[in-house]
This record gives sequence, structure tokens and C-alpha cells, in this order.
Amino acid sequence: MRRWIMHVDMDAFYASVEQRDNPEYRGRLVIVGGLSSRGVVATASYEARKLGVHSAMSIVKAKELCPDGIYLRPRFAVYHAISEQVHEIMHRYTPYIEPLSLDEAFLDVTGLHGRFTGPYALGKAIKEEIWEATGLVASVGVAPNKYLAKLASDIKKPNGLVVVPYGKEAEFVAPLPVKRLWGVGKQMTKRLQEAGFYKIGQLAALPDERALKSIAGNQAKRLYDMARGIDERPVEYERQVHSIGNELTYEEDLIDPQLIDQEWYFFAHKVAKRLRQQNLKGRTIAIKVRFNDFETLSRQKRTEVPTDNEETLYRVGMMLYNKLNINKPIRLLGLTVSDFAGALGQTSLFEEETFQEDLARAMDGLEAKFGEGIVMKGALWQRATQQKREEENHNETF
Ligand code: DCP
Ligand code: MG
Repeated sequence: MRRWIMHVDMDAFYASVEQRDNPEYRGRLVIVGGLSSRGVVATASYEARKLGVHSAMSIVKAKELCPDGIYLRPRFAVYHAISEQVHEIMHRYTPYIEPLSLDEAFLDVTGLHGRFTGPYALGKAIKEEIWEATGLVASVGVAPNKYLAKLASDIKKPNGLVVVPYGKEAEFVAPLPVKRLWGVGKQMTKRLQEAGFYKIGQLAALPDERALKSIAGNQAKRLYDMARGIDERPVEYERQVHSIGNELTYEEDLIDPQLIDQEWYFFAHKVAKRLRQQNLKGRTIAIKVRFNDFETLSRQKRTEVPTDNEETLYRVGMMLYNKLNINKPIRLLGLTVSDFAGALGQTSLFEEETFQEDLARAMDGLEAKFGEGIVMKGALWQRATQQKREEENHNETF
């Protein structure tokens, strides 16, 4: 099957968000960046770019070029939240996503465009979904490889949608200047130009890469391939976490029901915290119990609402455990949550859970600031001093 790669990149990302949230800034010269005298431009709206303002330029220089601009500080939390929203949309298409930055990602969409009339329709669909969900415009490139997909998303910005068809790879890159070769910076551009290479097509016309050895050394082959539109790099997707759990092997077997109860509370706390850290909520709660004769039992329950709440994990874990009617010494206990729904946009049905969530997040915040164990619910106090060997499992299966 032919490989198809998509590159998605939001247009003037920070500036577009500010224009979206402040309609009076739309169509105007918006510059987002550090506002001190030593600050630099993070990005500028396309209106301001026409005057020469660009990312990484000093704010002082930007103010010379654009004295009437609207200068704003970045609101990172907002950009992060939007980035997650866009990520969630991309996940509806494929799990093979390689994020490059907050506003940019590669997707391996091989086989997917069969669900549409072709790669162009696929690109259009994702652009529209992003627009509908966020009110922001993404430029999209779809091509046989990463290099071409990135070029394609860039070449018609803003609001671009470009497909590079199979068979047109070399033709697409030929007229572009050599600095558009991936990884070719100022130095290499200069060296290539000194050797008479200005357009990518001139490199592609060489019989092989040998002539490039003296200019580009061990990069020669890579440049020669790219110049012909060839790039075999795979999309390096993030392996998805499918379950989060903690288990513990005890040095001394557990018998005392009160201690066991305390252990379940501890697991619920640990696992809930890790879920919140990763912005995940799970539906399936599972326990594992191993006896001193190594017999091992596991039980699980699917809850109605996905959760990252420790009280819920504790209640369900205990309920599953109590049903086992155990009468042997225990060597290992474990609790795992799986079957995730992203925590984004998942609001609790019950006020009590909302309160618990707020409380849990506040406690996570304090722990992050002052260290593990600074705040602890009563049930966790007792076990805090006991030395245990703990094993976290963080299953990264795909
Ligand atoms: N950014 C930054 N400093 C830089 C470059 C970028 O802080 N030197 C931030 C601000 C951008 C965001 O990252 O909004 C995304 O970077 P892009 O390079 O994708 O630039 P834009 O999205 O702003 O514009 P474009 O339409 O060219 O993608
Ligand atoms: Mg961008």
C-alpha cells in the first residue's frame, strides 16, 4: 500500500489565538512575544509579517518596523489547551501522530484516504474539523513522505492545503531554493550556492551524490535523496499508554484486614495521581492479588463514568477484593486502570466527584510544589513510614 504522510501546522498560531479571543484585533498587526526591551517576537499575525516582522526578531526591531502594532504577552496555558484539542481531532484519524511542537505534527495517514475520495479530501476534512472545534486555521500538506508533506503545508500558507501526488515528488521540489532542503541551514546554503547550486532541481540533475561529498560530507546522500523528493523517515508516533497501575510485593505476607484496607487506599491514591498527571480517566478498574503460594487472582469492573478519582478507585477496588473472600496470606497486591477516555472535556456527573476532583488537583499542586507526602489524607498517614518495595507499571503497548 502507498504510504501517505500528512503535516498539519496552525497558521500564526499564538497571534491567531489572540485574534480569535479578541475580535477587535482581527485583521490588525498583532505581535506576541516577550515585552521587555530584551524580548523577542514569538510570532506575528500575517498582517504584521507583511511589514517584515517575524519570529525570533527582537521586540525593539519589531517596534521600529511596526510602531502601531498590538503587542501581547503569550498565554501559554491557552495555547496548550488548544494544542490538546487539535491533537484529539488528529487522533480521530490515526494513532500514528508525531508532534513536532505545540502547533505542528506529522500523521501517517496511509490507507486512510480510502475513506475519503482521496488525499485532498482527507486534508480538507481535518482542516474543517480543526476550524469547527477551535475557530483556528491550520495549513495542511499531504504527500508520499515527511519532507514533502512539511513543504506542502508551508508553501501555500496561510490557509493552505496542498497534495503532492506520487510521481510528482522531484517536480515539486525542483524549482525551490536549496535552503528549502530539510536540515540545510545558512552555512550549507552558502556552500551549495558557492558551488553553483541555487535550485533543488540542480542537485537532482546530478548523476549521483558524489559531487556533493566535498560540500556536504556524510550528508551528501541525504541531500541527493531529498533533492529528488525521496525521504524514507517513518512517523515516530508516541506509543500509547493503555493502562496505568501500581503493584507491590510485600516482604512480609499481609494478613491483617485493616492493613490490607490501607494498602488499597494507597494504590487508589497513587494510580489516581498518575492518571491526573497524564490527563487520563479510565473506565475499567482491575485488581490483582497474589497469595504466598503464588496463586494469583484478578478481577475487574467497568464503571459507568471514566474516572481519575481516588475515592472511586478505592471503593471499586475494595468491593472487588471483598468479593474474593480471601483466607490466605497475601504476597502481592495491585490496582490498574485502563480503557481510557481523555480527561479533556469529561465533566463529572456528580457534584461530589467535582469536589473530589478539585481537592485532588489542589493536593497534587501542593505535592508538586513542596514535595511528595506534604499533604496526605488520613488513611495514608499510617503507611507512610513503612518501607515497601513498589513497582509502578505503566503499560505502553500498542
Ligand atoms: N514560536 C516561538 N518562537 C519561535 C518560533 C515559534 O515562540 N522562534 C511559537 C509561536 C508560534 C508557534 O510557536 O505561534 C508556532 O510556530 P510556527 O513556526 O508554526 O509559526 P506560526 O504558527 O506562528 O506561523 P506559521 O503560520 O508560519 O506556521
Ligand atoms: Mg504554525
